[in-house]
Amino acid sequence: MILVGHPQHPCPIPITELLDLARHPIDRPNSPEYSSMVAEARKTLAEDGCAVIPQLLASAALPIMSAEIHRIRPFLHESRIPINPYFSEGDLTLPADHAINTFIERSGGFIPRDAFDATSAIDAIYQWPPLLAFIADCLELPQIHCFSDPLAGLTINVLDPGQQFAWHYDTNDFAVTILVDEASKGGLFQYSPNIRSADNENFEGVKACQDENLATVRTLQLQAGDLQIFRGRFSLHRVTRVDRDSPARHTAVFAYTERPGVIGRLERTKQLFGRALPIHEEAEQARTRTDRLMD
Ligand SMILES: O=C(O)CCC(=O)C(=O)O
Ligand SMILES: [Fe+2]
Repeated sequence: MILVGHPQHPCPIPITELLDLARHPIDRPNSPEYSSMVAEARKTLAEDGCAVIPQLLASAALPIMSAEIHRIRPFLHESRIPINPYFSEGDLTLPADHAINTFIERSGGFIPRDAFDATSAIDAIYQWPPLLAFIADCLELPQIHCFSDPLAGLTINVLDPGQQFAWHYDTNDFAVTILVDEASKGGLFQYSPNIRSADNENFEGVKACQDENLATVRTLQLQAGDLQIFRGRFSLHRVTRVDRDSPARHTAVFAYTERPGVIGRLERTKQLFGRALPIHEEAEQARTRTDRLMD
């Protein structure tokens, strides 16, 4: 199967000019090169929950995507709050220095999905069917779908000079990001692979990271143009402070779900974007009617 264009998407730039498909033939799933890419990604995902496809973006695409991000930056929603790794409240029944009671600055923001133009090159990559099929293959899932959420489906994660994303776990099973603008100093992605498991929170290990004892921590040497697939449910991770003299760090965050038609929860949406849309309110009401689950 050879898929060169992306005729369904209104982006005027063909996908072949945005991605380096000669080096990474994700459009040729029957080729031996594709099989070895998938095997390599599966191996590193199994080992430490992280896979990087280096320089998936074609070099000509980087300035196009960076310019696009700068155009939509007025839609940025920023915040600066202390968080614990669980995005939860503290627990007064536990010691003050417990991991749950250790709050570290999370500063930065998101540009939401509804800020992107219909012709966006970033959106064209996000929705490109062979990319979804490739990511599903790497994750050993039958298929994945674009997250239907009109704000959280596709976002730009922004860390301006002086900002950082403190240690945390993700709530989704996997995240797909492309680094578009890297910091000149700081802004490093660090993670402690599988520091917790479904039946062991390992609060001591988490606390060590919070105290800057980084024995279990790896620093990913990401470059602008790299695509990262990351399982952040069990691997504590952060982005270190972007130096005050550095340019802003921008990552495109591609959110996918295993089921089609999923949208985010009302409260979390308000937390992340400072607002929600009528569709979030309606979905919340429909949920309350059909079940009483917490999430
Ligand atoms: O910007 C990044 O590299 C990822 C940040 C992160 O961990 C997240 O958005 O959950
Ligand atoms: Fe994260």
